[in-house]
Amino acid sequence: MTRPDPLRRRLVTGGLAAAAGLGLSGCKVFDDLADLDHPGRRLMETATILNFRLQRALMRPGALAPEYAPSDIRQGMRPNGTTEPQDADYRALKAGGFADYRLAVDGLVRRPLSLDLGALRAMPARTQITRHDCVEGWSCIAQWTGVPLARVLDLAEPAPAARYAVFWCYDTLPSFIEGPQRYYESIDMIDAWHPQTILAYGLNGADLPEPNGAPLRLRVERQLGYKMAKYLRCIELVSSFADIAGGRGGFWEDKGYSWYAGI
Ligand SMILES: Nc1nc2c(c(=O)[nH]1)N[C@H]1C(S)=C(S)[C@@H](COP(=O)(O)O)O[C@H]1N2
Ligand SMILES: [Mo]
Repeated sequence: MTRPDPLRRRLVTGGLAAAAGLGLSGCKVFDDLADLDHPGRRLMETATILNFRLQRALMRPGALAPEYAPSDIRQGMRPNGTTEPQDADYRALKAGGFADYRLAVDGLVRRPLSLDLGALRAMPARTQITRHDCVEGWSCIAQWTGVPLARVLDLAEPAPAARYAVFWCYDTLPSFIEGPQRYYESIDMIDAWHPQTILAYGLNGADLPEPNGAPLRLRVERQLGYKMAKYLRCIELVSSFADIAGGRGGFWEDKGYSWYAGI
């Protein structure tokens, strides 16, 4: 007989409260969390990063990042990292106005998807004015429009074994030791289903510009800027990212940044 871990109990309680607040089916959420093999619980049990456990404990899974008023947007969105991917496949898509762009959704899903921009724009949209915090110490408030990742997951139907969404990008960055590396990122399914996690195609009322990740970039508002993969090519659902690239779940994570970058 093991005593319930108070930290975990708070997480589960918070999850139920948040799920109720979001109007999700209470029974289904309860069933999932009661199952010891549920990916969300396994994740909590195996998380080794104290920061991650503390932040998840202090913040309800469904808690929203602050949203701002249009008058809070005082400057354009400052671009950072890659601003002009040199990769030939990206340049060809851009030259064609992204008419041939397809977002692939595959891995541990029942229905792999290939979505063009028209299909993404036809889905339910969400617009949010949020603050982007870069680990380098600057912030920017901007308005983002896109399709909630949850709506895309509804279509793709993640398999029960799916624990992370991995985002593959078009840009390759130079790296002195390992050679050129493709930018990629990953989030867990709690953030993947979060209502403010969107695949953005609009910035401040216009199409997403190339420096900020055209035609599609991730917004995951409760984490730092480097999690918000630009130039999305593919979303792959996986049970573990240990075998991907450097094994730490992202381009910057492979260089030592924290995988969970909660703010
Ligand atoms: N594909 C890709 N995504 C990326 C980056 C990048 O270099 N390549 N930089 C990250 C970092 S560190 C930040 S702060 C934000 C910057 O987004 P912005 O250019 O819209 O300001 O994108 C993130 N996503
Ligand atoms: Mo950043």
